[in-house]
Amino acid sequence: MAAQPTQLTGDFDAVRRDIEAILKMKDYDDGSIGPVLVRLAWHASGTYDAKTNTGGSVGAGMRYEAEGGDPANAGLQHARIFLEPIKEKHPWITYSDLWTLGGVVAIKAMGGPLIPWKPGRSDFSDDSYIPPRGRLPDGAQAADHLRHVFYRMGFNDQEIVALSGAHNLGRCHPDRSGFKGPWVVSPIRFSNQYYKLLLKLNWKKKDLPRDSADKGASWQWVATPPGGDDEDEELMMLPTDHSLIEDPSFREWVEKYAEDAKLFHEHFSAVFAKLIELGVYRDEDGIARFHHLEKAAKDA
Ligand code: DDH
Repeated sequence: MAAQPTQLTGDFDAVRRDIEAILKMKDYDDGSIGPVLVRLAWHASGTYDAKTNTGGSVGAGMRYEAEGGDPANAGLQHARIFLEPIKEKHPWITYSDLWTLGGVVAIKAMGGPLIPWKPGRSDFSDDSYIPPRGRLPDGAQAADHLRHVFYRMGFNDQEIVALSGAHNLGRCHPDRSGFKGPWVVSPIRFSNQYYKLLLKLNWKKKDLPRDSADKGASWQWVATPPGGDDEDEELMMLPTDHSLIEDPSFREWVEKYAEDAKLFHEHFSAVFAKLIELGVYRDEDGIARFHHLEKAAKDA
């Protein structure tokens, strides 16, 4: 497999600026494409399996039907299309670098922490190395599923809770996942509200319509926003989100992050940086010239 060559010396600051410039979009969701860019970076990386060293943020496999057409990735075609003009303007950057950088730039622009980002991911030139479907988490499940999925990538309980705080951003779309609504009141502002609301609000189970159930989303947790009434848009939590307060080891971290926004920002920065490095092999000089598959071929 010949991978698309990766470029290490381009003007990445210019790319950052151009991504920042397209984030605000009045007619899209809550006025920003930031959240969906964050989700693209996460789903590009979250297929990693530490045992076989497959999947991860290299390759940009979502360009191919085998990965892009996975129902778990429904809606992410919008994020990829939003980034296309940036790729056209800076054709030297690989898609896998662009998608991970998109998430990092969006988080910062929405008030989140600075996340260390390194270039060097190469893109697959065909679909032969696409990881199997079913590696991304299923929101209808619970704590044991979260551990199964995230331990596979090499994360621990604290890191699972910190990563889940990304649900401060964005919303669920019935036509994509089947779930509906935002987790917090200001879904385009990065904060620790998600943890605070998990602990504070009176969450109730709500059945979802048949169309959602067909997508595997038969119910979700809902609550009225703080100080709000029936007129306000209901907030939601996935069964997996709520499991973070049901499981004692997870709950400990939810409480810490609800209390200490600074600690959450620091931990989130570290864990998101780790996420977008999954599957990236770097030479001794710290530069990723080869992804893991090329490394294996080189070592053989
Ligand atoms: Fe998520 N996420 N996510 N998520 N996610 C959804 C939306 C967003 C799960 C399920 C869903 C992470 C972890 C999990 C973001 C970031 C991150 C949606 C709704 C579902 C369902 C999709 C839709 O309908 O459009 C589950 C399950 C988990 C888990 O098990 C922990 C992580 C780790 C991140 C991250 O970025 C680090 C973001 C942002 C969104 C909002 C997207 C949007 O379009 O808005």
